[in-house]
Amino acid sequence: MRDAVTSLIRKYDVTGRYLDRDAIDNLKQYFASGTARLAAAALINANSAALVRGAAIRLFEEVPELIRAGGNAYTTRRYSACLRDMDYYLRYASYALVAADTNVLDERVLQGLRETYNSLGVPIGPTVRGIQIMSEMIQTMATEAGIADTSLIAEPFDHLTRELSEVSI
Ligand SMILES: CCC1=C(C)/C(=C/C2=NC(=C\c3[nH]c(/C=C4\NC(=O)[C@H](C)[C@H]4CC)c(C)c3CCC(=O)O)/C(CCC(=O)O)=C2C)NC1=O
Repeated sequence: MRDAVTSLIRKYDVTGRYLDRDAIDNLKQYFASGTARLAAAALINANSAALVRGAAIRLFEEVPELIRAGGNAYTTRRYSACLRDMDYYLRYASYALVAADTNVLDERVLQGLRETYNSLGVPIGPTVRGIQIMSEMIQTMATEAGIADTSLIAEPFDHLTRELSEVSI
């Protein structure tokens, strides 16, 4: 698992270089965004249950087939599995947000996920939509809470949806 600092150091260490101008600028940017990242993570932590539930309700309103007979989130067991997955995405996105690095998502969440979803018939499109709804909800909350830079909030969610959506070979 890596964060913005360890990723950068790793890159420079591989080629035995000192931290140059680019590296320092990069790190400055990371530290400057630190307060906004922590504020967003605190917001997610304080509202995680409401975010997951709210996003799921919106998703099932938009794609009602999911919870009808034959839908992938139909039956209590699969409905709970779906909400649990949303909760995983939210929690790991909050880690990636603080780390300013998507490596934790690659290592802990995305590995083998599409294959699992495909084999269980979990539809990727609506999953991606659910992740985006959570991202939108948090950005709105952050704006209301006076967090100036909400653009960084989308990063981990966009990474998840981009990687999940990649066409299977
Ligand atoms: C921390 C990393 C991690 C992730 C991401 C993860 C996902 C994950 N979701 C699963 C199932 C599932 N995932 C869903 C999710 C959905 N169905 C829908 O229609 C919606 C679109 C969507 C919710 C938004 C459902 C319904 C299942 C159960 C499918 C089944 O057993 O038939 C499974 C299969 C095993 C299980 O049921 O627990 C895994 C591994 N597990 C992990 O350890």
